[in-house]
Amino acid sequence: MKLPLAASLARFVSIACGMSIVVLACGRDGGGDRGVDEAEVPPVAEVAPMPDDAFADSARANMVDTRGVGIGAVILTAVGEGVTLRGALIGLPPGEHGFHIHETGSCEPPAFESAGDHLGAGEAAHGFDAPGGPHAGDLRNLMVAEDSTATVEQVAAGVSLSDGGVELLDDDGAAIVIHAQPDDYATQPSGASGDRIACGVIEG
Ligand SMILES: [Cu+2]
Repeated sequence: MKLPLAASLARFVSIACGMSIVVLACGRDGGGDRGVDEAEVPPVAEVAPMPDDAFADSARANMVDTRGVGIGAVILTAVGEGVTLRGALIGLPPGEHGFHIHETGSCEPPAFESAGDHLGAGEAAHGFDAPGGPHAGDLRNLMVAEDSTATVEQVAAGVSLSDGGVELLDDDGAAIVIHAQPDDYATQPSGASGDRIACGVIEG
């Protein structure tokens, strides 16, 4: 009886020691990692302030319909080769609609004429399929589902927020406009996309 019991005890102690070594080792490693992380994060007071002329890297357009009622927002983010537009909209007529960036940051319902022409209309023809096109503010048509919702997911390749070239956040701003009809990507000056049914001023 003695030998087997001693052997069992010895085995238990051996396992327990092994476990405690693992626990201690883990504890030591965890503490070490935390120490390194804390050392790499500077205190808030040491973070350099943003310079006054910093480029904007995101902007937002709160979209309204012809009654001036909010229908959602589009978030614009600067990417290497342009600006990404992402958003979720509601309350729109189902189907395909012309979708553009217009040249002035003003959306006066119900006609939204205050948004002006397409951004870049003076420098190019309108439409992805037109010779000499597209305008910097041309976008792909917005697809509105049967439940009147739409998801925006596009890249405007010919513009920047405030980083040179055709800027959205320049002195007179810019606006996102949704039209009643699809843009045929060819007819001048607006792809035969008809009335303006929603608009949102792009704000940095
Ligand atoms: Cu338009």
